[in-house]
Amino acid sequence: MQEYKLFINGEWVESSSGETFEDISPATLEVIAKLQKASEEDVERAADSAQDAFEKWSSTPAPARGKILFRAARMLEERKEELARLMTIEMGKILKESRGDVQEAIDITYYAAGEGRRLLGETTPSELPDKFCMTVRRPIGVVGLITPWNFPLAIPAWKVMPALISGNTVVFKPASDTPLLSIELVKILSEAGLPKGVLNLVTGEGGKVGSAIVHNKKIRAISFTGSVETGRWVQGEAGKGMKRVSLELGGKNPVIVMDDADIDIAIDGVIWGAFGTTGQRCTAASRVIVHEKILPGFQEKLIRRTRQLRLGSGLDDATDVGPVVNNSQLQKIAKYVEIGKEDGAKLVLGGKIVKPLPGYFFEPTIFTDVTPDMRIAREEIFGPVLSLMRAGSLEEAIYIANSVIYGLSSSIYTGNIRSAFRAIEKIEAGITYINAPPIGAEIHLPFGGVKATGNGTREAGTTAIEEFTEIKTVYFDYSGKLQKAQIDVA
Ligand code: UN1
Repeated sequence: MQEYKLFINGEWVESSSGETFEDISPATLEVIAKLQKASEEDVERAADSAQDAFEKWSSTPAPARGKILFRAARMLEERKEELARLMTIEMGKILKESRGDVQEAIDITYYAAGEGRRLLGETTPSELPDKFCMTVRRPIGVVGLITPWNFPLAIPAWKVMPALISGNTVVFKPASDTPLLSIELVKILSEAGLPKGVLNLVTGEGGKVGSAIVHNKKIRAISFTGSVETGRWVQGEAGKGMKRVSLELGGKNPVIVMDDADIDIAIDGVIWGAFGTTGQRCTAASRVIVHEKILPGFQEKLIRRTRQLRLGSGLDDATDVGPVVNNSQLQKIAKYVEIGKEDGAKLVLGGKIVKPLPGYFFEPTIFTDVTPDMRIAREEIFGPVLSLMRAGSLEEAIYIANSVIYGLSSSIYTGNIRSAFRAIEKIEAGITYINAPPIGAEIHLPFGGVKATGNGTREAGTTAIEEFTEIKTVYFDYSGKLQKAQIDVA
């Protein structure tokens, strides 16, 4: 079995704690790798090396930084299939989704590389003569990146690439369930020519390693994707250190299906949105709010179609739904099914742990008669559990959609332009899809949510650069005398 190390200052090193942990394939329960449990001291060394590398990296012209990223993107492309297979083995998602995950990483890497020739600021006239005004972007410094297991390569790339092109140096902690793709990413960047110390990788327990990153004084910004609970803690702790924080947290994403929708397209979208990635996306469709006029037919067809989904190994082409990532997630999903039943929802499909293979599998599950007050309608489950809800009008559907603490993604199926625009206007979410499921964000558009889903920042798109740069405003006075703004202007 392969053993992996920490990457600090351009070298693969063992943890000073001497402790390791195992990486387990969720489909087969095979141990696939052994990894280091980094200590606080290791995080300190990683941050020191990032700090030392900052001066040179931030002074490297951004297009030159971009060249390294372009090389890395090409290497990711060449290794796409191999990386996708590794992802399916390590995380469980089916191979075609793993390919999508790798592709998303390739796309953001090219995109960030190209940003090296933009990193745009503004120019604007001055209120005074012979004076020039502009803004320039500066890197923040050392940034701490903490990523989840559900997109083992795409989300690390969403954070690492924009951070690097902007001139920051990085301390990066991937999720303990899926560190291997991050290790490959670090190897690729380093082979592509990234100087030592610019990107440091520490693996280990969230509580210890994540906390050491959040508290480290040299780290000036934190970008975190994960649960609301942890996000709240990160925001509070990092706030005490006056760090910049960006958070991408949970979702309870609604799909509204109106009576004028194309039902078959809506059902395709709901099934893909709810059970794709085994429901383990922050953007997963976890509530479908259906107009009561079409509810019986919709429900019947949805159940019939969902019943056909095949569970199994993600490496098998016939599989639609892979395993859940680990046992604690599996138990959490099972617990929510019990809660749903106790709260009075009707379990009409699935609801059980099954074992097509030795690993962690949960049947695609549908509850009907779900009302907005029930916990399965309010809380993020992060598994293949869909709540079907009823609405009598668009207004009621939107009201239900907004009746949760989250606001990441959302969608509406309708043939009516007015309903679509009403939904765009009124649904409280960072993302709204029209006639498409709430998953599948593209990397050149901002990604993020409102309410408890985040703290107002957005990843990807042009906002990716905002996340990782400081703006400096420059006033250049070439008048050869003292000019006073607001005062010399009559
Ligand atoms: C996530 O679920 O954490 O939009 C991110 C999507 C993906 C990214 C999801 N491109 O579903």
